[in-house]
Amino acid sequence: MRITAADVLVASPGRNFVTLRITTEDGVTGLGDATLNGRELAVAAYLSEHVVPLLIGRDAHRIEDTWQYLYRGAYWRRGPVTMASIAAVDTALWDIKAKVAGLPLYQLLGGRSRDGLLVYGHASGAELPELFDSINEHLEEGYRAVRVQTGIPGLPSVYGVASSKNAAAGAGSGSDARYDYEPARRSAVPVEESWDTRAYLRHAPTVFEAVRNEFGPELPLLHDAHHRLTPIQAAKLGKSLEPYDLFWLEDVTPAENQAVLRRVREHTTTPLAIGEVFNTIWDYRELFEEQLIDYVRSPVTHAGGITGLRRIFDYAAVYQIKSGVHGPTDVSPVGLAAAIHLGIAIPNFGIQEYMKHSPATHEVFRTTYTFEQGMLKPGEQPGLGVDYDDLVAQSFPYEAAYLPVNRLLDGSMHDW
Ligand code: GCO
Ligand code: MG
Repeated sequence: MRITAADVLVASPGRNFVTLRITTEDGVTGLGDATLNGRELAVAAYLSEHVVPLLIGRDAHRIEDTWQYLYRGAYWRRGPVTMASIAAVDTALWDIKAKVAGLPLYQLLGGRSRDGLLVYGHASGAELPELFDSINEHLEEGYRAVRVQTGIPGLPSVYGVASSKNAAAGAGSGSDARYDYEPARRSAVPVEESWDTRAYLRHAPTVFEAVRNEFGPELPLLHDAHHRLTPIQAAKLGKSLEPYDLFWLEDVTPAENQAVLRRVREHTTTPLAIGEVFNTIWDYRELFEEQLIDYVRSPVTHAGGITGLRRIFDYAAVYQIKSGVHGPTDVSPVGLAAAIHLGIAIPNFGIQEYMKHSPATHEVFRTTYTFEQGMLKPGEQPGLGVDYDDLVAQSFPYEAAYLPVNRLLDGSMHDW
């Protein structure tokens, strides 16, 4: 079954997305997500200039061989641009294979291991009353686990907190007002945020104390430190949050240096999640073998597709480490659908992040997965169960958008 076409689709329904559509000689199509927030056009160019020409004429059924061909064949291995491109090809080929088999993709991955995927949503508020409202709204929508992010006294805007100011900036045309936190802003250069680690470390435990007092001990609570701490600061935060029994504490350090997590682990039993910016199994080796983390954050989109991420999860399972797949709005509905099919099949599923895409996004990406009672479930349509509407996509052209950058209060650059 030869590949006859591969189209790189760039559109901006609410936010920018890069999608790859592969077509075979018998007219079967498959979709893959290649969105890399703030660097979308680099992946689009990598795909159209260096990958699409290599795909034409290949056998669409040879998924593993194509993965190896693109990974080893580039010589320049790893990296987010390369791995998002490989992911898109891999996901599209799985979509095709499942459609040809007449089965929803998860059936090809071993079938269902559970009824649905427990998800967590993003509750946030600049101050406690807003945060409590946001948690209550999530509970009313059926969420059974929430991530908690708040403002920090003295800082004008902080990662993870939805605000009407963000809403206006993020919405671009104004016709698609944000319903949730979206860090990328449509602008020619990134906006600048400010950061004060000491203020954060003082404030965070008071927030979780208040949330536990208000909502009780049972609700699973998560928190994202977004790569901003040194090992000893991370250890201190983990320790100070222990009384509030977090489901996980995410991205405490940048973790390019995996060994620093040893220091954090020596000091705290708060479970750790890492990896949304990692892209291969190699990025996890030390973290797995020394059991330095509890949850893997990589999405299908940035870790080499179903093939790449499945391998990472199998390796993680050896060390009792579970999945906790990245699911912000910048992972497209195609990337999310792929995560749902994989998550329902693997033995070591942990939790899935679910932020919900905007109505505009769903006008372009027609999905069949469902969200009910706090669980995501794949549809039963053959393949991934996502269709892409080219005509609607044309009314949402790409607009430059960047993630913010971060400065300390003295003006020096810090991790965002
Ligand atoms: C998360 C993430 C996101 C990222 C975003 C960057 O845990 O959901 O940290 O909010 O910042 O995906 O593109
Ligand atoms: Mg994160």
